[in-house]
Amino acid sequence: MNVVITGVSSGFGYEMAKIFVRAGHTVIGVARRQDRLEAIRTELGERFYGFELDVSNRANAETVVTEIISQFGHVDILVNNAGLALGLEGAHEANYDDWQTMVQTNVLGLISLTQLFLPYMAERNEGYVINMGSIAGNWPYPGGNVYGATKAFVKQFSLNLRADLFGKNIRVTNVEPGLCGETEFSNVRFKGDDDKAAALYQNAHPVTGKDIADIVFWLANQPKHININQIEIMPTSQTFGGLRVHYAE
Ligand code: NDP
Ligand code: 8X3
Repeated sequence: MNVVITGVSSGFGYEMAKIFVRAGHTVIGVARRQDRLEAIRTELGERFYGFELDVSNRANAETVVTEIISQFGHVDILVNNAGLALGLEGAHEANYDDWQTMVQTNVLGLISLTQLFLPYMAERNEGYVINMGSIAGNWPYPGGNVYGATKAFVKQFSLNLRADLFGKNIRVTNVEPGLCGETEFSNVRFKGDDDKAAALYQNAHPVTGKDIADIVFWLANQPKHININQIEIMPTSQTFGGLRVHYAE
């Protein structure tokens, strides 16, 4: 299979690249950090191909997707994994640039690559789009404001793709992980405050990037007549907090 993975340079994407390459598939990995793409090529060998791309740059995405199709002929799976959270402040204290970056990456970047690859899948009447959503798209939490909203968009977009692809052999899944350690997610969210990021996972026994990659690989290997619409994953240590009431003093 030819598998495109965005956000391949760390975390979930990197773990997915390892699993798919080691299973004999071709991985076309996309990310902004060229040095990481080169290091992964060195590590994983000739079945890994890196393409430097900021998914929010539409013009560059058009060029890269055209190049991928001309080089590989077709894409079996598109894993829209690139994404990020920036900040955990309340909406009344948040930074607008952070909000814009999350929307540009998690929403516009994801729909851009989907819109570019989907016609090729439709033409072959075969394909699979796996989107990286989040529990943050299902459950509100303080500080989740725009990040959670982008992931709610990803969930609904995934379901709407299913509706549009009626009668086609193209599958769509929204993967919705909860607290996951061993990735750069919280280091990015807390803007390099690595101690704060590490504290979040200490003694929590979080889900790992490899756990999520294993689930994506399992999805990819389901029989073609089965479509998993959504799959939500949390560590056992994480659960719901209930609704809050603020009582006046
Ligand atoms: P990481 O920060 O480790 O990985 C994020 C990846 O996205 C990196 O490879 C980064 O590469 C890439 N990326 C970010 N912005 C862009 C961009 N504009 N263009 C191209 N690539 C980009 O985090 P995770 O692996 O944890 O997260 C992966 C996905 O999973 C994200 O969508 C995240 O929202 C989601 N998620 C994470 C959870 C967690 O707890 N870790 C839980 C639920 C969902 P580079 O910087 O090189 O461009
Ligand atoms: C990442 C999971 O709970 O930090 O999407 O929003 S959470």
